[in-house]
Amino acid sequence: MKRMLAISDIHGELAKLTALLQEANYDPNEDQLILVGDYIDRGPNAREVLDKVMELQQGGAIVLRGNHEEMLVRAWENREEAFWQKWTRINGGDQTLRSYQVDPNTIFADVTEEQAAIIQKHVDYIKSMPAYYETDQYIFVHGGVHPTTPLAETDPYVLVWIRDEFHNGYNGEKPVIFGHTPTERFHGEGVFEVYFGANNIIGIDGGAVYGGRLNCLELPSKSIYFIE
Ligand SMILES: [Mn+2]
Repeated sequence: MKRMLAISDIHGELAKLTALLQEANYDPNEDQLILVGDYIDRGPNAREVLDKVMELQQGGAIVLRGNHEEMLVRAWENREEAFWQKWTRINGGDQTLRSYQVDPNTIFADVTEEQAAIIQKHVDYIKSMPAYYETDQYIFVHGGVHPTTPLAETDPYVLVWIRDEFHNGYNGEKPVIFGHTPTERFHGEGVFEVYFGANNIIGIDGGAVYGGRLNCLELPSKSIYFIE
């Protein structure tokens, strides 16, 4: 049986991603890698992480969308002042823009044709990412699933943003592997281990970009690899 390896919330931390794949001994011919969203924002190498993610997908990885990818698409397509301020000042979009050598203060006014082509390629790529991946055994999703709505009928926006309603309300048979909410929110401050909830939810966001760690959950063994 193939190992499944799940990683979430890379947030521009290219070096940690590379080191973690090595630590887990990832072999695309033997293993199924599942990336659970949030490749960009807050950390240093968003553009390079997206390029790496595309490469990993070509090698067979499943690549899901996170709420931060959704913010990049919205910022790029809408160019709306209030949203721009929120994304660049609160959600770490400024770091993503710097990785494209774009000034975070100008709403793409100074973007060159060359930069625009690269950003557009990444935006198109993000729009092709599904919001969840379901197998006979597991559900993988960035934020979580809505407790009373069938997965296939849930708005993708909910799947990438949901927190408490899912954490407290899920009671399905299938374990849900999710990111989005750093696991110190479950364990207590400063503890970034994978969180195994009593209600079949498995949180893997180790808050790498906040000084925590980048986790990799191996299934079905539930072995864990991480890079601090
Ligand atoms: Mn995140």
